[in-house]
Amino acid sequence: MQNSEYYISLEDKYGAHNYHPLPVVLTRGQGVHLWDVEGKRYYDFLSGYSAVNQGHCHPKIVDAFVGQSHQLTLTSRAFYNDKLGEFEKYITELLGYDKVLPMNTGVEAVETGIKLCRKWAYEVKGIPENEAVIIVCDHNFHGRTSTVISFSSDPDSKTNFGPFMRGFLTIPYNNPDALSEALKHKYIAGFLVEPIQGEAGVIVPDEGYLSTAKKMCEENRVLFIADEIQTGLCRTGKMLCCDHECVKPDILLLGKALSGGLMPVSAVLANDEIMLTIKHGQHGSTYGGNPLACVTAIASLAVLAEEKMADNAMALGEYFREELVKINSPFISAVRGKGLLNAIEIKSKDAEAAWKLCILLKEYGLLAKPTHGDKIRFAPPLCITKEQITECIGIIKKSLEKLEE
Ligand code: IF1
Repeated sequence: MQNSEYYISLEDKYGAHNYHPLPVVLTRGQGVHLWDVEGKRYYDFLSGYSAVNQGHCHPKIVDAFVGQSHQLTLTSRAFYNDKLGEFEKYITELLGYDKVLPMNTGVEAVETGIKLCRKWAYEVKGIPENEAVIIVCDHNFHGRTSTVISFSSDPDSKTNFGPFMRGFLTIPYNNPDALSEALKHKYIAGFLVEPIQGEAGVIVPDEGYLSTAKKMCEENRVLFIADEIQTGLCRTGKMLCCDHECVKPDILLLGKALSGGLMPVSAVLANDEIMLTIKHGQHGSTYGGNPLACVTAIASLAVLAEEKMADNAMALGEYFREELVKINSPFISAVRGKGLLNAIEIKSKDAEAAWKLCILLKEYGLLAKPTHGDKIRFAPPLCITKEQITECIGIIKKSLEKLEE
C-alpha cells in the first residue's frame, strides 16, 4: 500500500476535479470508524452524506450483498426476478404505500418523482399538457441532472449548464405564506421539498411547517413530494423526517442509506392513483430493481429497525446538540439539527475558518466537511454510542480551542 500523497496525486492527475476533498485517503470502514492508508483511525461525521446510516460495512448488509452476488445480480426488467417483488412488498408495507418504483441514484428518484407528478397532473388532474408547474424552495438541493439543477439556486450547481428546464416556481423555504401565494398560480401540480434542507446547512423549518404545507397542498389538489433522500431512514430520529409532524407525502423519495452505503439504490413510493399513471414502456432503468439492490435494501431497512437506530438518533442527537452548546465557543454562531443530522455555523473574520477547523478535526481523529463555506455538517452513523459522542465532543472542543490560538 502506498502513502496518502501517492493516492492524492493519482486522483489529481487522472480524475476530474469536480470535488475538493479533505486531504485524507481512506482504505477501510467499520461501524462509525474509518481508517486512512497510514493506519490512522477516524470517527466518520459525514456518513457518506447520510448514505451510511447503518455504519460502514454493516455485517448483515454485507452478508446479504455477498450472498446474492454469487447467485444473481442483474436480469433487467425485461424479465421478472425472485427478489424484486419481495422488496416491493417489504418497503410498501413498511412505509404504507400502494406501490414503489425502484431506481438507483437519489437524483433518479427525484427525476422519477417529477415525471410522476407531471403525468398525474395531465392525466388525472387535467392540467393542459406541458403546462404543469412544480413549486420548489430556495437553497434546495435535489441532485445534479440538468432538469434538477434547472431549479437550483446555487450558482456552483447551475452556472453554464444551461439551457434549463422550465416548469418550476421557486419560493422561500419555511414560509407558508409564500407557498399559499404560489398555490394560487394556474397549473400547479406539485410541491417538492426537503423536510430539512441538508446541503443548505441543515436548515430545520419551524414546527408545523410541513403539516401546514401538506394541508395547503391537499386543499389545492397539489402533490406533496418529500425528498427524504438525506433526511429519511432514521437520520432525524424517526423513520422519515415527515413522521415528526405525521405528514404522509403523496410521493416519497428515498436513496442513500436505502442500501447502507454498499451500492446505489433509490426508490419512489406513491399510491395507485399516482403510480399507475406510468404505464409499461414509459419509464425505466437498466439497473432499477435489480436483485442485488433488492436484497441489499431489505437488509439495510431491517437493520435500521432491529438496532432501533431512529431512537438512538433521537436521543443522541439531543445530547450532541446540548454538549455542542455547552462548549460555548466564540466560533460557533449556531447549532441546529434534528436527530443525528446536525450542523454548526462558524463565525470568524477568516473565510477559511470552517475549512481550517475541519483540518484540525481530522488531525484529532474526526472527519467532517464544510458546506457552503461557514457551515459544518455533523452526521455520524446512527449506530454511534453515547460514549463515542462524548469522545467526539471532546475532539470538537479541542479543535475549536486550537483554532483560537
Ligand atoms: C454531491 C450535497 C448532500 C440529496 C438530496 C437528492 C440527492 C442528494 C436531499 C441526490 C444528494 C449528495 C450529492 C453529493 C453531496 C451530497 C449532498 F451536498 F450535494 F447536497 F448530502 F447534502 N436529494 N446529496 O442530499 O442524490 O443522486 O447524489 O444519489 O453531488 O456533491 P444522488
